Amino acid sequence: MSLTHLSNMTSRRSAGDSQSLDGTWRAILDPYGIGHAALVAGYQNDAKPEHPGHRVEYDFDTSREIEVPGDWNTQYPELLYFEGSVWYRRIITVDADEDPSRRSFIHFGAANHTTRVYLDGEELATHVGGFGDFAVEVTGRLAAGDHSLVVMVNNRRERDRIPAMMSDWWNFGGLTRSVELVTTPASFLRDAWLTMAPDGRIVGGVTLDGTDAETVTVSLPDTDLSIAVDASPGEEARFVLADADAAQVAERWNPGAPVLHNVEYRATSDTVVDQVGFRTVRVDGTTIVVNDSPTFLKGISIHGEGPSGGRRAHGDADAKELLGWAVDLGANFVRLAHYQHDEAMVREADRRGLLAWTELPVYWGIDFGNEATLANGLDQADELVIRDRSRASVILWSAANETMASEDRNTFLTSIVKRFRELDSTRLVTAALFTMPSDDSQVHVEDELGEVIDVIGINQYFGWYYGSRESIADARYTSKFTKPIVFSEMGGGAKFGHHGSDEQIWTEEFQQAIYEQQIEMVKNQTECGGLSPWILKDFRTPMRTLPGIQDGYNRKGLVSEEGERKLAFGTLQSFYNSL
Ligand code: GCB
Repeated sequence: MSLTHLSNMTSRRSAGDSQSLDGTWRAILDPYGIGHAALVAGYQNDAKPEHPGHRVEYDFDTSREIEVPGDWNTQYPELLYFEGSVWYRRIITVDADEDPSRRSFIHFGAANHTTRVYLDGEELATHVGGFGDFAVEVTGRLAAGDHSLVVMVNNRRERDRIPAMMSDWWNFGGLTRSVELVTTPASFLRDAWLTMAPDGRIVGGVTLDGTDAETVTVSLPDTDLSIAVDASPGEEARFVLADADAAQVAERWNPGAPVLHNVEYRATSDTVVDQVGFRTVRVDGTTIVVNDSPTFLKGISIHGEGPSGGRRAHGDADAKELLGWAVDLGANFVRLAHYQHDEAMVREADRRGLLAWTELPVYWGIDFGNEATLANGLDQADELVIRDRSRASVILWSAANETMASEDRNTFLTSIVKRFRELDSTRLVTAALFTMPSDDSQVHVEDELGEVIDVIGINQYFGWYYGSRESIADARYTSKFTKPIVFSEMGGGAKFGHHGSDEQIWTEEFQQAIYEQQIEMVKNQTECGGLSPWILKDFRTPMRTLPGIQDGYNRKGLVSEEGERKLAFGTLQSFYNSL
């Protein structure tokens, strides 16, 4: 069906070729999943009674209002735990008949998890995956007048999905990111990207969507740099700038000192612009090297939850606030866990000079032997990389978090890693591995996945889930791979404002003491490329029920769910500022 990827949405927006469909929509709850066959006419038809005796047993016009973007869980108390289908409806009013020289798409920033899109009763596409962006072509369907856009979103967890049945985060459902109607010329640049390879060459690609071959001019208006790329429709044309051209881009993007350059991609009838930073990233033994400087990742993990209200994050304002906290912490690196975050996050990271790890939701309990699951994992990899491969901030693609080693797992994740590298060979690939220490606090990583990734992510909870606090500082992590180890998680829980002895669990003092010892441990490692403790902010999860303490939140945040700083924030901040 007509599902596609459109990169460079920010360019379409600033050119005025995007009409926001955000705002108040109508919604019908469908816990039994009967909407398609609702009595008389399925919800997709947005039916109205045609005569006084006509029985239509639903009415979008008088159904509940729901805000888009937004999870449904935090909009109505009774939807907090809702898992099932919700049908969204929005009327699109079109003033003038479509310009036959243009095409139209509806772009969804994300919808969790399975989405079926209908326009005027006709089913157009189904998308599977809760965090990737996607577009549906509607060219020729929007004559002047009103059109009913109905979108069914179902967030039921399924064994063969990514993520699968269990995750330590809230299963926020709905149209969680912006929806917009985008128009393009008939022949347009579906994708255009530019980035710097580890050897300092500038590489990129353009994909035309249309009927004829065209020459695409790629230029950096601030320099003399301009090259012509021959592109055939539907095929990505990749290019490499000559060294002399690349040398004109003297100013690199650096962590903490970001420099962004304007880029223009001009095809016959379509132009896309972007702001792109240029930096190199590679590993040298157990060290991560950015722009030829060994760079220690002073990081923090972040969930896609807004700075307050325990809701799904979306858009620029949330990104600014969340990443502002990371900058205050002294971080130069963020791990955007455990799924594809809003594009606003990596764009803001580009502007702030924060390095970023971005991740697929390949999490606990994935059905690794299932071909359909792998196919969806590859689709999700495509969505992520196609959207973000021009972002200088992004240095790491993460294939997975805490997966149990098996033949099937290795095959599955090796395929994902391969796909990452096909789409973008300029960045590093990682995965957060699951480890358990031996009695003497030594961990030697031998997980075979270490062969195929560049950076070994290690989640470890010394002093919280295992190990005495006294033993933390002496813990040693090594691997058989001679690659950088990044502590992708570490930490412990505390309820903001709960004070007492550092021996008393859930106090801020207890959490702070874990951080103090973990920092000693990190200082003593030799193969350590950095850390991203768990986690910036307390986040909702149904797994954490302790009354009065957790109340549905994972309390490992350095700040509370309302942004109040716990003691450990200062502890980590002092460490980062001392480096
Ligand atoms: C982990 C998971 C993360 C959890 C965290 C915890 O290892 O990767 O998703 O939230 O531990 O708090 O237990």
